[in-house]
Amino acid sequence: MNIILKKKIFSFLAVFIFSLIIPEYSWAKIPIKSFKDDQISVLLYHDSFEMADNNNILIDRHSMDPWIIVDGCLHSSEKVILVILGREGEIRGERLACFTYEGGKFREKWIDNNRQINPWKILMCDVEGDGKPEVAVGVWKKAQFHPVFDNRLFIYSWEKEMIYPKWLGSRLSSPFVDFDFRDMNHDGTAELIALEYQKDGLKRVMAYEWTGFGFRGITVLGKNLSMNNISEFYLKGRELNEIY
Ligand SMILES: [Ca+2]
Ligand SMILES: [Ca+2]
Repeated sequence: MNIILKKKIFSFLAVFIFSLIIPEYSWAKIPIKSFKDDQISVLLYHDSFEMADNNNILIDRHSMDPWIIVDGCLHSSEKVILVILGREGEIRGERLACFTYEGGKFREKWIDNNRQINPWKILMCDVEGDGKPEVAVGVWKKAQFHPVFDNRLFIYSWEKEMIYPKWLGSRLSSPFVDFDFRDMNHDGTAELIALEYQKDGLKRVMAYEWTGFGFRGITVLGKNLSMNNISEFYLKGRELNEIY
C-alpha cells in the first residue's frame, strides 16, 4: 500500500473517530453558511450565529438554544439575517425568524408562529429584477389542490422588516428536490432553477422565469441526473449561458 493512501486512510479514520468521541463539538463548529458584509463576516452554525471582524476577532455571538438553525440568508442592505429554526433530529425546520446584526450586536426581531410549512431552504432572490429583493423559502406541505405533503416554493416580499406572501406555489412543472436563483443567461435577472424529478425517477434541472403571477418553465438545463443537490449540478462545470 503506498504511503499517500495510508496517510489518507489514517486521516479519514482520525476524523471519523474524533467525530464519534465528541460529536457535539465537531458538529457545532462547522459553519453551515458564512457571509461577508463590509468589515465583518457573519457565520451561521447549527446552534448559534457569530459575527467577526476582518481579523477573525469575535464581535458578538448569539446562541439559538433550544432551536437549531436549518438554513439562513443575509439581507445585507437591511443588516438582517433570516433563518429557518428547527428542532434537533428533525430533517426540516419549523419556523422562520429574523435577526438584525447592526452595530456589532445580534438582535432578535421576530420568530414566526406558523408551524405548518416545514421550511428547509431559504435564500434572497429578486424574481422580477426590480432591485427589490424577495425571500424564497422551500417548504414541505400540502396544497389546497394537491393535498399531499410535497416540496413547494414560497416567495415572500420584504417590507418594513417583515415578510409578506407574494407567491405561495403549489407546484412547479414537476416535483422538485432543490432550487436556487441564478442569472443563467446574464440578462441581469436571476432565473429560478429547480432540480426536479423526471417521469423515470431520474432528475432534470429546469429554468423558470417570473411571469408576474408565477413561474413559467423556459428551458431544461440538464437531464437524466441522479444528484440530490443543485450545487452538484453547478459543480459539474456545465455551460450555463445557454438559455434560449
Ligand atoms: Ca423584486
Ligand atoms: Ca437571467
